[in-house]
Amino acid sequence: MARLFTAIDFSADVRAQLETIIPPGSKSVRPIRSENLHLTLHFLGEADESTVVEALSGVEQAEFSIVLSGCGTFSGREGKILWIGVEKSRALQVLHADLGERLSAAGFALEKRPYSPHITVARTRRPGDNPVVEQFLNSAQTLPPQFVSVSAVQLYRSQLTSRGSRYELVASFPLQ
Ligand code: 2AM
Repeated sequence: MARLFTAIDFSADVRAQLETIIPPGSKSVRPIRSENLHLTLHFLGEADESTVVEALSGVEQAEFSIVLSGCGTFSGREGKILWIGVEKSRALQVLHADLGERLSAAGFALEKRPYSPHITVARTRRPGDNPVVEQFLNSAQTLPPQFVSVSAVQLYRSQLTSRGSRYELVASFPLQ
């Protein structure tokens, strides 16, 4: 069993662009490391790797592109999540739904909330106002839309370490 999630990866160029607007690490902010930036499709939690790999094998969708644009925050008990948005597209919805059906058919319980595609780029360390949030929102609005070609879906294993999450690639499922 491992803590698993499916995601879309970004090229080094796109990650470099995102990094230009990610606040630096400080007492109040924890940025996501460049190599960890991704768009989550489905978070599975603890699950059997080989069952998930089998469920996702044979994804049939054609390659497509997504556009990263917009920004915002989610507030949680521990602090805020700072995110960059993803334009909702039919192809992304279809891919998300197809993977969801495959995973449900294999017996996995998935999130019931509607899919809200976002890329977490940093987290604040405590609740309440933080000037870094305003700065992030201002600079993220100046980021030109980033085009990402989606040619595969990745399955990652997330390991929680004292130095933050470590993601290891389990398998890659190419689109057609
Ligand atoms: P987040 O960045 O918005 O927190 C690995 O943890 C990935 O799965 C992250 O991108 C995370 O999204 C996402 N995820 C979705 N639901 C989660 C949950 N309940 N617990 C941990 N991660 C979750």
